[in-house]
Amino acid sequence: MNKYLDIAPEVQEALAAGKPVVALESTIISHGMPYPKNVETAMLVEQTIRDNGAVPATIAVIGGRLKAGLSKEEIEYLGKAGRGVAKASRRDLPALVARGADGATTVTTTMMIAYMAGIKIFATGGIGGVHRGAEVTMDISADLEELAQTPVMVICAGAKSILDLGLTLEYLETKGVPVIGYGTQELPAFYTRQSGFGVDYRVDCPEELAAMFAAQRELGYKGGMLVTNPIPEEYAMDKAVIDAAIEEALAQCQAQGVRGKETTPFLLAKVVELTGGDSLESNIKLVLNNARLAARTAAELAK
Ligand code: PSU
Ligand code: MN
Repeated sequence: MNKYLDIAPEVQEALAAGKPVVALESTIISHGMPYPKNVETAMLVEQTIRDNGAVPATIAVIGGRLKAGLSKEEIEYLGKAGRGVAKASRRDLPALVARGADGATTVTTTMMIAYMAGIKIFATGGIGGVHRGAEVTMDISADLEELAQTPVMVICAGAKSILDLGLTLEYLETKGVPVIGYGTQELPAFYTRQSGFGVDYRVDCPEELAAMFAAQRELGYKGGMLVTNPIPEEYAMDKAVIDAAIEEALAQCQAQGVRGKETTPFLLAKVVELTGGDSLESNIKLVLNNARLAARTAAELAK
C-alpha cells in the first residue's frame, strides 16, 4: 500500500471482504456547495450509499495524508473551511503531501486515491471538461486525462454547459473513454436531462454497467469509464433559466479575468447565486441519485 495512504477501518474491512465500496470527492464539499448545505449533503450521500448496500469512502487530503474514508468531523471541517481548503488536482498532490497540508480532491485526485485504495466505483455530481473557448485558453480539465489513465468508473449527471459539451465528448473519444448514458441515449447536462449530444452507449441496469466495467478490466484497458445519469425529471431545471444563469456567470468570469483552477469554482458559485438556491437543490438531488446508482453498481460488481 502507498505509504501516504490512510484507508478508514470500515472501508478497509469492506475491501478485504470483497464488499461494495463507493468513493466520493471532497471538492464538491469545499468548493461546490455553500456551508452548511455541503456538509448536510455529504452526510446524506454517505447514508444513501449505505442504504443501497455499499460502504462510502469520502476522499480528501488531510495533514498531507491521502484519506480514503473520512470521519464526520473531517467532513464538517472541509465543509466549514470551504474555499479555504486547496482544490487539489493531480499536479498538487506532491506539494500537499510534502508540506503536510490539506486538500479537497477533485474528480481527478479522487480517482487517483480511490484506485490506490482498491475502490472501483466513484459517484459525484458533475465532472470537469473542455471549457468554452478552450481552442484559445487550452483550459481542459485534468479530469478527462484521469479518465483516460485510471481504471475507475465515474458516475455523474453529465457536465454543466459552463463547458463545451461537444468538445468534451470529442476529447473523451480521442482518449478512448467510453461514455455511457444511464437510461438515455443523450448526454445529460447536469441540471437538465438533455444536451443535444449523444452518448456512446445506453445502459438500463446496474448489472450491465458492472459487466461493461468488468469487460474493460479484462481487456486490459488502463483507463476508466464515464457513466452519465440524468437528473430525475421532477428535479430538473428549466433550460431557459439555467442557460441564462450560465451565460451571465461566464460573462462575469471573463469580465473579472478569473483564470486557471479558480474558473470552475467561480462559475459554480455564480450559477448558484444567480438562480437563488434552486440550482443547489437540484444539485443535491442529482448527487443522491448518482450515489444510489453507484452503490447498486458496486454491489453488482462485488458479486
Ligand atoms: N463540476 C461540477 N461540480 C463540481 C466540479 C465540477 O458541476 O463540483 C468540481 C469537481 O471536483 C471537478 C472539478 O473535478 O470541479 C473540475 O475542476 P477543473 O475544471 O478546474 O478541472
Ligand atoms: Mn481548468
